[in-house]
This record gives sequence, C-alpha cells and structure tokens, in this order.
Amino acid sequence: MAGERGERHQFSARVLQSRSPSELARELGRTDSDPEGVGIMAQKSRIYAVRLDHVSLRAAPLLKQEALAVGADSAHARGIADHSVSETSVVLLATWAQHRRLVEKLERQPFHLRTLGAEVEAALRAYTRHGARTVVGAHRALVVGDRPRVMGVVNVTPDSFSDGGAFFDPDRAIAHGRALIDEGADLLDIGGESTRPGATPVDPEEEWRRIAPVVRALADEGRVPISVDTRHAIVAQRALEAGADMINDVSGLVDPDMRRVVRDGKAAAIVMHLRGDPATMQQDTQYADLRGEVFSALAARTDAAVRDGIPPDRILIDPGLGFGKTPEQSLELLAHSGELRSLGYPVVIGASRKSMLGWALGAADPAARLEAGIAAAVIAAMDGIELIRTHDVAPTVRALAVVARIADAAHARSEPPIR
Ligand code: PMM
Repeated sequence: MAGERGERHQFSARVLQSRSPSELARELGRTDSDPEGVGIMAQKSRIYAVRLDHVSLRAAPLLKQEALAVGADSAHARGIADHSVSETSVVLLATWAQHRRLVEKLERQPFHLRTLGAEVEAALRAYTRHGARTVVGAHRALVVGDRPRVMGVVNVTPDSFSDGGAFFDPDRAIAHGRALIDEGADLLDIGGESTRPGATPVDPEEEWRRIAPVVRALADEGRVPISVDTRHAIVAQRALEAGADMINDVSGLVDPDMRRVVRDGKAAAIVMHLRGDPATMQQDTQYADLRGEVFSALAARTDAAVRDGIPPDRILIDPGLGFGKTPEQSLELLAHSGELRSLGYPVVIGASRKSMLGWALGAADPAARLEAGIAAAVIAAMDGIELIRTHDVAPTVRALAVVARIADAAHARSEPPIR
C-alpha cells in the first residue's frame, strides 16, 4: 500500500543497487530532481579505483596532493615518505567528476604525471564504454557489445580434454560446426592442436591437414565468421586464405610472423595471455601480482600488435583461464575479468568445461560441468565481457539471452550519463 509506514522504517531507508551510473541516474531522476543536476550528481555516484604501476618517488606525493585537492585520494607505498623505495604502485580513488578534474590538473605537472593522467582517462573511458562495435575480420565482421556474443568451439583433435576427440573426423567436425550455428553461435573457433596442459605439440603441417576441410566448408557456407585457434603463422596464413576471419592465438601473437600474417591478411585476432607454452605452462604458476601481470602482459602484447600495423579495432583480448594458472587463480581472473575492459579491446572468456570448474565442484568429469560453465558465462557477461567461448552453445545462448534482458530491465546497458 502506497505511503504505508512501519514504526522502525519511517523513511524506508533503502541502499540502492546499481551496476552502472545510468541505473543510478534514473533513480536520481525519480526524486524529481532538476535534470541538469541529475547529470552532475550522477558523476558523483560512484568511486572508480584505478591501479597504476611504476609511479616514481617524485611523482607519487605530488599525485596524492593533487588527488586530495579535488576531494579524491590515492594510496601508495609507505616507503615513499622516507625515500626507502624508488617507485610505487598507486590506487587512485575518485568519482568520475574528480578523476576529470585531476586529469586536468596533472596536465600541468612534471614527472610524467601528464601521461599518467591521460592513461587514467583512457582506462576509465574504455571501462565505462557501452554499446555495439564492429570487429572487422578478413572476410566477415562480428558485432560485439550490443549483447554477450557466443563463440562455439570445434576441436578437430584426437586428444582434447573437453570433447575427447569426438570431432576428429572432418565430416563430423563440419556437422558439429553447423549444429553449433543452428544453436545460436555468433562465430565458430576451429582448432587442430590440443592446448591442454602437457599436450604434445602438433606439427603445423599436420595441424593444417586436420582443420583445412573444416575451415573451407564452414567458411564457404558463410553463415558466421570463422576463427581459427592456432599458434602457428603458417596455419594462420592458410586458414585466412581458405576463408577464415579471425586468428585465436593462445600464445598472444608473440611470434612476429604471426603478427605479420594477421596484419597482411586483414584478420581480426584474439590475443590470449599464456606464460610459457602449453607443454610447460602448469610448471610455473607463481605470480607476485596475478591480475596485474596478466593485465600488463596483455597491454604489452597488444601494443606490439598495434606497433606492427594491426589496427586496434581488429584486436580482442583474453586472460587465458587455465593457461599457466591454478584453479583458484583462474577463478580470481574470472571474478575480475571486467578490469580488462580498461585496455579498450573487447574481452573474450573461455571457462567452458575447464578443470577450474571441476575443482570448484569437487568433480573430475568434464561432462558434469555444464551448469558451472553457464554460471561462469553469466558472471562474465554481467561484467560486460563481450565474447564467451564455449563448447555448450545452446544452453549458454539461452542463459545469456536472459542476462541481456535483465540488463535492459535494470537500465544497466543504456549510455552512461558521463562524458
Ligand atoms: N581455451 C582453450 C583453447 N583455446 N582460446 C581462447 N582464446 N581462450 C581460451 O580460454 C581457450 C582457447 C582450451 O581448450 P578447449 O578448446 O578444449 O576448451
């Protein structure tokens, strides 16, 4: 009943739940506040914590002083005060409006603070970005960002952990690819080399022999863009000539030849994080700062790709769940996958049937990980992850359709009111 009041709740104090500034702006508007005021207040609605590395001894105190001057704050190493460290990591804490004022002030400051400010602004704009964008592939384009998109996996291998070689025969692999498209896959990822921990590397000639008929058939049909999962430049080149659109390189385009093939083939590329190679990657899972290291490695790999002439709007990034990471580390990366949006590239997450899900469930059988994979996909999609790589297309598409409708109902996906 409208207007009814409990004794202990005379004012109905209710903490508002909002995932985006636009959701909150709507709530502010519902107080019948002045619309211009709503725009200004919405910029104060949320604290954005921005982490920065390698801030110098001279820059850090100045940064804190400028942050305090705009009503924000920044945390840095205690050793900055007594000069016992030469550089520090920093976490800047500020509303959008404060960040903007701070960036303006830093433009006039020495010690690379101007560059630091520009990087903070770029990260914030990328992180809060909403709406559709087009990733152009060699032959076809993929739209991402309007709703979570699904990449269906076709492994043409005898030894993949997740499907145990069920599609090693080319005709069965082609039929499987068609079935995944019918189930609603937005693109397919075709692979001829198992990258499971300790798998024996495959000779590129053999890898190409496995996938060639599958890539040709599914690319010729042209129903969805085709990605090819390979670490080998020669395989990538032949795949692009055969009609593939995107290269999914689990080694993150470390090979300059691979970067050249992607650039010259005008392909899109997924740059995945992997330390070492699949044969040895589980031998070293020590990270001083897991999320920081994955982030800076992806930043370095994508910078190299752009420097070598691959246009930024053809690049996607992926933290590589399960690749040189323990189950706990993979789950930590999944829980913070939205952070990767700060780099400005669409983000891909592949959790489907992986051992971290088995670890979380306490069950070894990959066939019993369907719901766990969907839970992971839903978490990623709610964090704004653009592309979900999965073996289980139909149930994932259904789950993500509901996530998208919920986001619409919550007004979480309209343009944020911040400029
Ligand atoms: N995972 C596998 C293989 N390729 N590529 C990307 N970009 N991201 C991943 O998480 C990923 C990948 C693991 O093997 P699978 O094909 O059997 O799932």
